[in-house]
Amino acid sequence: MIFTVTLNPAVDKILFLDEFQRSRTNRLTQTLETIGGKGTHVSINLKLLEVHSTALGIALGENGKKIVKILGQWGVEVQFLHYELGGMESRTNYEIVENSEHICSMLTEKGPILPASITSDLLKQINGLIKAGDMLVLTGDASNVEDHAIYSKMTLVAKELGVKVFLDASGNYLKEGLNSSPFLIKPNFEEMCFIAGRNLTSEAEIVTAMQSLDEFGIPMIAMTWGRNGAIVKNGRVFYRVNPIEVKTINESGCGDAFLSAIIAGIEKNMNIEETLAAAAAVAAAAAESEVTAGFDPTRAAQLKKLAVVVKIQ
Ligand code: TA6
Repeated sequence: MIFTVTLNPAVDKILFLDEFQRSRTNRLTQTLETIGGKGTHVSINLKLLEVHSTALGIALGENGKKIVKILGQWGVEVQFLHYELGGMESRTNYEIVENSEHICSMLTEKGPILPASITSDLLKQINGLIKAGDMLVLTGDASNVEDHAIYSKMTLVAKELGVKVFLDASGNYLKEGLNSSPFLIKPNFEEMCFIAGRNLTSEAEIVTAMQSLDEFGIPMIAMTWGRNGAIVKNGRVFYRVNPIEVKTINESGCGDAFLSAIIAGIEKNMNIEETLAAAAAVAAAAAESEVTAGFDPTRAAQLKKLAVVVKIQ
């Protein structure tokens, strides 16, 4: 079984305009609303890849109900914990998409800080559900949980039970998470520089920075690099995954799509090259979509033929 966990899900408001002008009135050309957060996206993408997963997480108030409803509409099995707590609402995130260059800028809310009772409810639920051989996907912002080691703690418990843990976090939640040696981490380029503690300026430097994480014993590192594709470390082997040229509409959510295809490839026992080719294709198809969640599976299948995965060392 695969379980995705979204500690801080969101409703995404996607705001389209031609070009963002600071200290000016910007007229929107379109607005869309969809589901935000990363674990939610991974469950939706897995569904589109015909892989079953159960979406876990914390939903608060009316926004929380909306998030759970949208997940259900995608046909995802949802076991979120929902709370009505003194008017607390799951957060809203805003994506500004500039039609001119299809640049997407994200404005993410922090969301209300979760009382410890709620995070312990979730930990209890997860421990009651997961068993040996399962996969646990811990993704997205956790700044609504004051304990920076929340992902690390979840990872250690899960590994004890023989569960593979996939971690996509940022900042100190990611740094803390390294210590628990998850099966895979999916930093983007900025997060890889943050872990390395310096600006990485070349592919060779990225590979060296990934090698310097060997001390943490993380079998797989998938660094997404926006329109540069991705660099993936699988055991001691490194791959460059070239980007597939498409007409990008909204690149937000492409990292989630890339991670989802890797998880699906592992679940379906696909070999690494084929898994990474599929990941490149799913990420490219997601970039063609206006919204942050989901992609067109038929289109992804077409794009997979264009994928180039190179073993770099
Ligand atoms: O990756 C896209 C996305 O999941 C958006 O939907 C937006 O909600 C944001 O990223 C959430 O990321 P965060 O790191 O704040 O959890």
